[in-house]
Amino acid sequence: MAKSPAATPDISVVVPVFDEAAAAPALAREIAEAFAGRAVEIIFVDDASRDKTRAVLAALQPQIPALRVLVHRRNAGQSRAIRSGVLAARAPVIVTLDGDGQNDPADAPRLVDLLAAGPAVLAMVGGERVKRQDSRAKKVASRIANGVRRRLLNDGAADTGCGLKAFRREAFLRLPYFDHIHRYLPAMMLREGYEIAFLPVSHRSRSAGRSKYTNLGRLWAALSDLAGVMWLRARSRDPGGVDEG
Ligand SMILES: Nc1nc2c(ncn2[C@@H]2O[C@H](COP(=O)(O)OP(=O)(O)O)[C@@H](O)[C@H]2O)c(=O)[nH]1
Ligand SMILES: [Mg+2]
Repeated sequence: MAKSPAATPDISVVVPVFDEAAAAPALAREIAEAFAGRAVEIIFVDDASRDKTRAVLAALQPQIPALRVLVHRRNAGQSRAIRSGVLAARAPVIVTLDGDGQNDPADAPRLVDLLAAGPAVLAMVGGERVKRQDSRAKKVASRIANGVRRRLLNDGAADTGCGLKAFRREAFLRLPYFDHIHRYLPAMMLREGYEIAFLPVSHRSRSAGRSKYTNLGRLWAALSDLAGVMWLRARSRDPGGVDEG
């Protein structure tokens, strides 16, 4: 377990949660264990949950001093919750993971270490789920969506829906915000001139609570987001570096 809160953490773990009271406490403990001995802070961002998410997390703070709980006044979605967490984060390196426990926190340090070992231009290491533990319908929809996105954006990413990612805070904050940008981080990082890498990670079935997304809802958002990201990319220009004097 992480003992006292690091004065200046090296790593900020950001977890967006919406109605995850049943899953969040065990996840917070697992994250603290995975990063034991490292200067970490753990930021859960409660997106105006209707259940007891905020209260169960607050009750854990005496046991996990590295745990911070931010709360949106109204629901603003997963991407906004990640952004709120990154803005509040004090470390230069951010790790995100889903709040339902489907990502295994034990995988997270490997992503952070690969990011830290890379050059400054390497801005992100994304997880790619090797054995998805989801319904058949969700897996099929995800495979199609990932295939279409990859072909249209050519971002080299096999699985942008994986919530487990490590990235540099400064690079993330250069990106514009839009709802669901968390699925387009590889394309948006490349647009900014950064390099990205991927690592296979494990995936677990949801042990508590229920999914917040429907296939149909996701499809609709994905189509308009894809068009938007393609437009942003087409309208980007690169000075090839900036010299002074
Ligand atoms: N902050 C926030 N997080 C959300 C919202 N909807 C989903 N999430 C979180 O996003 C993650 C993935 O959502 P989930 O429902 O598990 O999607 P699935 O795994 O694709 O079925 C979980 O951590 C959720 O708590 C939302 O509206 N706001
Ligand atoms: Mg999930």
